[in-house]
Amino acid sequence: MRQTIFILNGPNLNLLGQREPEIYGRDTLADVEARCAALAGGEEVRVVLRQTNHEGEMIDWIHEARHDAAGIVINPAAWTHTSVAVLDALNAYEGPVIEVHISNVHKREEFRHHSYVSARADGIVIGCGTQGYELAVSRMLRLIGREK
Ligand code: CA2
Repeated sequence: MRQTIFILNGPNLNLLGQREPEIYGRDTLADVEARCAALAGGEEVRVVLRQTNHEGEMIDWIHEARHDAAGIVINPAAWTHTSVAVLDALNAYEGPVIEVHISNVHKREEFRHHSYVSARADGIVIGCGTQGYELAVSRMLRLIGREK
């Protein structure tokens, strides 16, 4: 059976590749999606990458994943540090969750050092640039039993 991995992205990540390249690099989310899709192989495992600036929409997508996704890779962006609502939604999801941060949040401001989502994540990839998404998908393929 074909499985789906959701790659969910929070606020302002639509700007990836267009602003602050010294922090977030030059790749766009479309580049990330293409590389992750190639890694997943397409036929057997599909990746669905989405980005939203609206917290309720993110929560709806996490609920959708309860029926439609074998695993969630999530970069919650600023909601990482603020949102009990995103954590609660992830706690209601039964599959594996990998948290990704492009930058090394621990080298940055103090307020970025705490993540609500980490209390739920099965794995965390931090500070590996946009390659972190591929590392997360690779781990997710192992967790859902679809490693090549
Ligand atoms: O390092 C990460 O991936 C973050 O999740 C990115 C968030 C930040 O609030 C977290 O502390 C760490 C910010 C996402 C904003 O993305 C932009 C990308 C390019 C240009 C401007 C913003």
